[in-house]
Amino acid sequence: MMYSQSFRGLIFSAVIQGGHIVSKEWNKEISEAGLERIKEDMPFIVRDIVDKQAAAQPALLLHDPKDRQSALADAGNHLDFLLSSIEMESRELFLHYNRWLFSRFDYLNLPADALQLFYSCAKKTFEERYEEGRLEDALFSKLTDYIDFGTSSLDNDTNTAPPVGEENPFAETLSLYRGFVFSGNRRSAAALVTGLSEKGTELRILYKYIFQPFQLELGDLWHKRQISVAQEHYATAVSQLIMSLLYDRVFSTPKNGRILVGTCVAGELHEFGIRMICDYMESCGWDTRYLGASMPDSAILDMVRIARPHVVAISCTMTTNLPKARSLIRLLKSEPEPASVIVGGFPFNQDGLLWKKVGADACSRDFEEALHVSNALFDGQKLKGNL
Ligand code: B12
Repeated sequence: MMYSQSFRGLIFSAVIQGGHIVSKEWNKEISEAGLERIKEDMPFIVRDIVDKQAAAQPALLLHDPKDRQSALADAGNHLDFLLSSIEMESRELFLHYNRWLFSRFDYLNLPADALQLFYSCAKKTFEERYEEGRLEDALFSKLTDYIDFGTSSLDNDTNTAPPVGEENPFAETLSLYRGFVFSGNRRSAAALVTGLSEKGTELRILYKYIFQPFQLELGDLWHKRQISVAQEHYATAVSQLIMSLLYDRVFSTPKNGRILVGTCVAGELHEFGIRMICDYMESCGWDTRYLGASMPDSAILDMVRIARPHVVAISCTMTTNLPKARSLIRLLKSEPEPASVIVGGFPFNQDGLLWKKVGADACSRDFEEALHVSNALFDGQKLKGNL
């Protein structure tokens, strides 16, 4: 029943007052060793928290092996988001995650206090590990600080889709498109978009007012359990098919000598955004190498050494993949004459400073901005005489 299927800091010389740990000093780095240790211990920590939940709320029925498994998996997801947010020193990300989770719980008809219960059990587990000396000061204080901040204001609405029709001059076309896709009528959906393209509607317009808002709508409908993961997959695949039918427009522009490699980090399956960026920039004269979803660092490095791009564009949607984006960028920046690195994706639109925390040169909110920022990075390289 419980949970769906299928997700640095304050130093203590601890003084226990009224059962609460009170900080005495501030600002100490979290050690890599401390982070590695808690990641190794994660299976025990997760089990301990779920046991505490089961004891605190027997109605959760965590005795059924299937429910217990999904409770353990969900607990693992929540703690992965917590640790990744701490590694990225972004309380905002963790707050966004919990607001998203809180509204998701609501649509899953889970008890409203389920999330609070989870985090109060988690804090107890962390306190016990801290008192047993199995959790370092700085990390313990970050964990409790992030949990308090991340659960401080949960009931704010987290609607991910822009209100349809408000700022979309193609709202009628979009609703026609939605109808064709959800009724399995790919032929009509394709004819609608290619028809507009043949009448001269720019690629930029089709991306901005049909494909992108439709994808965000899919996220909102899935979030509200109005469509299944399969329908989300299917609808995304239909849009990818139709985007590829526009490739004559993508490859019609003469090349301007500027090279971009576009990729997702390892483990990241959300590739629609970076595909859109590569196709749009290709249509604007850039020579792009689109690598797609979940690329291992070594393969990205290979392509960078072959293509010698001016810009490497890295996409990351899941907060839990951000530490991988940072280590990938460190690797790319250790190359002789490193390319400029631009980043983007869901979490970068939640924390405006995240691009700096992962070591990138720039970030952009969408495909149009990505072109302008990449051109500016190219011009910057030229100015520095690197070209
Ligand atoms: C389609 C989709 C999927 C598909 C992806 C298919 C594909 N081929 O891409 C699949 C089914 C694989 C998927 C899986 C999952 N998904 Co999903 N997914 C979505 C969905 C509905 C749309 C994403 C999309 O296509 N957006 C359209 C593109 C154009 O937008 P974009 O990615 O943001 O990119 C734009 C900008 O961000 C920016 N940008 C993006 N990348 C880059 C890179 C650079 C360099 C630059 C400059 C700019 C830039 O420019 C892009 C173009 O304008 C979103 C909903 C949403 N609100 O985003 C959920 C969503 C992101 N997924 C979500 C989740 C939870 C998951 C799963 C964990 C579900 C599960 N339990 O299995 C898995 C995780 C898989 C993984 N490990 O990555 C949640 C994330 C919630 C959170 N708090 O993080 C969302 C928000 C859904 C929701 N409403 O809850 N998903």
